[in-house]
Amino acid sequence: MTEQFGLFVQGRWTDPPEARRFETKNPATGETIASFVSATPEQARAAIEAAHRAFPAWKETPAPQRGEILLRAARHLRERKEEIARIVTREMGKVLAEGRGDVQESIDFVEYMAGEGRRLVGETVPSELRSKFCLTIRQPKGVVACITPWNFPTAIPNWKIAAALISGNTIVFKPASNTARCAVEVVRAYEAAGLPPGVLNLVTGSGSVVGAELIAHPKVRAVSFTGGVDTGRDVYVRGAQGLKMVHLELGGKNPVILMDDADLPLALDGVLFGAFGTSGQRCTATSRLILHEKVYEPFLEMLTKRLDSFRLGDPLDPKVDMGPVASLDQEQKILAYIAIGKQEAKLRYGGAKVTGGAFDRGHFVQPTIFETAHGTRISKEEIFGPVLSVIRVHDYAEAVRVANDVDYGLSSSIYTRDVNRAFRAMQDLEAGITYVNAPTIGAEVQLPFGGIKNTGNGGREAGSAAIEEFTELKTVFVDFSAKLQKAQIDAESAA
Ligand code: TXE
Repeated sequence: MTEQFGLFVQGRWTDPPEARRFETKNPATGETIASFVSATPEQARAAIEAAHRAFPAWKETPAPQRGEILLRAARHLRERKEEIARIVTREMGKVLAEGRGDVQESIDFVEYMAGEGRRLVGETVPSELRSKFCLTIRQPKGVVACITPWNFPTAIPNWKIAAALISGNTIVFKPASNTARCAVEVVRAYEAAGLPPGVLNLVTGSGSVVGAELIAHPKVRAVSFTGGVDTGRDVYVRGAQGLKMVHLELGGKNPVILMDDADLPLALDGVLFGAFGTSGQRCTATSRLILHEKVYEPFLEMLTKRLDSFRLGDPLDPKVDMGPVASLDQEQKILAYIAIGKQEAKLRYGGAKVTGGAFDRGHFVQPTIFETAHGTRISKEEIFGPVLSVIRVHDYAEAVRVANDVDYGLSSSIYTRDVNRAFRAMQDLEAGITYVNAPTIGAEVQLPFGGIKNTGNGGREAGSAAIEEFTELKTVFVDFSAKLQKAQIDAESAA
């Protein structure tokens, strides 16, 4: 009997009897994981109303007390880490070590945000007038919508939810449909922590129905969205109609630049992890290797040799290096890009769906490497799969030119032993994140995360920057002179 979940609204799990439902599947085996409600616009509106009712009391709750609740949620996640990691792996397909990493990132971030409850810093600055005090305070926005993808099915929701909650907002959470079971675990942590009813609501269902309702509804004051660039653009345009704050975290086409003085064995481990970890389905995945001509052939030899011993299979098996891609949609999109690559570039490794035996039940794609000129589609468009485009360059200037000549700007990396060049690259690379002697992945929760160009619209998640996303800055003037003082006018005449 398939496990069945309802919506979480006003602190209760409700299962509307006539609801349309959808199921999630294990992308490695095809087994059904669980069944969920495909919510209607009315049900989405009920969740918005619940969040709206809960807002005044939550806003009044002192932020350190909100932090206590977050700490309890983090403890719940910590106690159930292994169980939740297995759900992540079964539903999304990343290997178990990465499933654990997903949950650990959630724990780290929720704990970090709990501490923000004792900060939420504003500024105090001098006034131009006597006996006058000027400061800023941070206030919540109100009801916020968190719309999330499937690739970090607990970490990305927690990035948004914990930052929104500590800031005093109430939430309607709409997860990606294919990882709805993971979303249930996210919500359960806050439920177990004693979050008051209505502060966090979960509405499962399609983006075009539930997501669209959340974006259009006048009581939703902010939308935090992570997903594909086309959907993100649509969300931005529609959110603009309501003059809402829309935070977008979209894709990447992240380069590793490998210079001729790089530590090649170190870079090998980094490129393998960056390109093929999570089957390449990270927004920060290394999808381009910009390789100096002097080390081009030796490095590619090393890379393909290591891939020969790479193990694909059930991601719950600890010996497996790479699991399936997340869904049939993903498989088809990636295979379509591989077909394009075969037309416009030279296939160096892989390049096919993995078939035979147990593989036939899942969505497995070989780790794939293309040697390509810069400018081809596979060298410029986000593939979001285990496909690495290798581009030969003859010096640093060309490497940076190639690295920057894409529409995205999320993560970037350089391997070099030349300290001057490393610092040069920190300035030159057009991206929100630059790594030196490490691959393009490896975010830490206490630092801002986000990118430039088509990667987003200027905001940053994580770190203390996350608070900016979910708060309004109020400026306060306190005049204790007991007389009317006029800024600009009195200050001018006193000078
Ligand atoms: O994302 P979508 P998908 C990229 C990646 C991937 C592609 C498609 O290239 O192959 O996007 O993935 C909700 N209004 N990334 O289809 O459609 C949707 O239900 C409001 C990169 O999964 O963008 C889900 O909750 N919401 C990315 C969320 O948006 C809508 C991570 C993301 O779905 C909506 C994921 C609508 N009209 C995908 N339509 C990254 N940067 O890491 C859909 N949604």
